[in-house]
Amino acid sequence: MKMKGSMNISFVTMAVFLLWIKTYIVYKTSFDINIENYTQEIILFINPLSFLMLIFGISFWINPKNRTGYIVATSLIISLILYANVVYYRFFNDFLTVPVLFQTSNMSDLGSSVTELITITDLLYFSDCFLLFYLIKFRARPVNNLGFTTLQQRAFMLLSLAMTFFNLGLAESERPQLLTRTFDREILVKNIGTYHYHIYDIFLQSKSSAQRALADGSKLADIENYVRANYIPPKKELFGIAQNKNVILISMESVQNFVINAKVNDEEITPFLNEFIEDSFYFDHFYHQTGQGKTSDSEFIVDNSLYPLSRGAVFFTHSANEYHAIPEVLDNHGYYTASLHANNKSFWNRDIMYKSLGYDRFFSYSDYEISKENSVGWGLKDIDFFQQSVQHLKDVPKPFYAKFITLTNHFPFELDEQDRYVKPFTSNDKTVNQYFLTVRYLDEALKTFINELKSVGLYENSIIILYGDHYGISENHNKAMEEFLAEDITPYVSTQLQRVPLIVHIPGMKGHTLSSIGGQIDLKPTILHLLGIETKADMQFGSDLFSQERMDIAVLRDGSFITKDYLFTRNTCYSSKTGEQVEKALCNPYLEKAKTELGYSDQIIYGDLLRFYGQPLRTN
Ligand code: GP9
Ligand code: MN
Repeated sequence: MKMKGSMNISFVTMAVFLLWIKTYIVYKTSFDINIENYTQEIILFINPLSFLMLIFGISFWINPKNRTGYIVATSLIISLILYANVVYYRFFNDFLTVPVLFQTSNMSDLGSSVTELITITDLLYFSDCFLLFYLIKFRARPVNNLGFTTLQQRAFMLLSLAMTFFNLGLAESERPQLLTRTFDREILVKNIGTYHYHIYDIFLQSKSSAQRALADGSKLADIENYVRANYIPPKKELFGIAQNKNVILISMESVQNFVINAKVNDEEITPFLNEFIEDSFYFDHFYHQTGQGKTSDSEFIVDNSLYPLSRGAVFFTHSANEYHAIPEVLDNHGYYTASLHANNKSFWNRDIMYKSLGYDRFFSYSDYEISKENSVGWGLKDIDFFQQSVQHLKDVPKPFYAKFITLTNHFPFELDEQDRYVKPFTSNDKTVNQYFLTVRYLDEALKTFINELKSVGLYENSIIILYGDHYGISENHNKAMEEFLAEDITPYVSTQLQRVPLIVHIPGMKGHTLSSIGGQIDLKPTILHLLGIETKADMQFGSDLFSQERMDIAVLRDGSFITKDYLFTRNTCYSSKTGEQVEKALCNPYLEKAKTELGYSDQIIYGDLLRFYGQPLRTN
């Protein structure tokens, strides 16, 4: 017997089939999903199916009048979600999360970056929607004769459920504890599919909101014990060496360590920094530990010695939490604290978050004179930014802690002709080619800044700390990067590329290069100890980079880690010395530490646990 709405029901099969195949094609062409064996390829192939069958199967119970509309609208919405992931992935090499979607105030500022990421050929991502639309409009024959009986409808839904369990079963065998250990979104998407991943992400979001409501101080005890046990005392000779000096912190946008002492077209990329590190402590095994919150994550890590979150930007998701950040600590030691960044104050929710971190003043967009002439890419050019910032600095009370966040070396690395000091690299990848130009420009801006500091008399009584905030060149550009580095980019190399420069200049000290392995999380105790402030009682996961007793380790937000002996990434253990793969068991002790730290740090943030810190624990 033919069903009444048979034509519409036939669309179900059509819509499921088209989106299924499209999703798989997108997986293979637009995301870089690492497939290790046939089972993984099969999982990847089938993983969109169960969700699509379920969501389109709902149309069986929809009034036949509205059924076609439902199918087309659903198909369009799903395609849009898929496409949004594609665009996000092009730059961030990552999948969207709910918190990222709600960062709409950032979206309007993305301007030129977004246009670089979107092309007209992207309409191809919607070809199935066009096809569906065409079939409805012109009622093409083939879709008319695929009606489902009630029994078939039930079978269809049952099959979709069976597919879900089959998929989950396969995934579980490939990747045990998949859903409980979700550091890595790629693994999730690979195993349960992009659509289920989003549902899971929504579930996580609700869970984290509930976590704060349910948290109480008793959770802190274990974490406190861990932190106490891992406390590393400062190096005696350096403790307090910069007491009462100003602190100038410079967050260098997108600067990775590989540019230091390197050349492009036979010219130094960072001539000024190369010279400056001769008079400073330069850490060449220092890693960024940021997640989706990019610059804001780096700020969060540095100021709190806590890890950022594995999804979303903690600046957005937990700006109302209680923190014990550097500005707050320094406020109590008579410092004036400020952040200077010539972007909209609400970008990354800074205006709100800075209050929680204890900043006295945020010099943002409206504090700068910004015109078409002195802007490029994301806004005010770095040289102008520093020049105007020095004027602000002259007026703030001393001693101060001031953070400068640069902007010109930001994707897509645009630069005016007159600001180019080197020639672009010559690969097929425009992003990589231009990157060197803007890094070189930033280097020039830093030179100007240091000179200005000298001329206004601030250089001699300030410690100056420069660090790269996060990577600038994502894995999507490996090909051009292989050309530049003249080596293959294995996951091992890729992890090492997450090194960013850290330069600590202490007036009157010569300094040298230090190869201790650390990350942004270590900066808070390092800075406070130089200022002569004890951190023993602080809730921190980092340790003083100058201390000889510290363990050489950097834990990255995706669960990768680097020690003197091993490097762990993508579930594989490598020897740090040779880069060769070694038995995973060798990495296990550190893996435990990495998981514990990331887990504890997450608990502090999700539960807003620092609001209980320093209070007597409740005994009930
Ligand atoms: C924006 C600047 C850049 O204010 O910090 O942000 P990013 O995209 O690098 O996180
Ligand atoms: Mn940044």
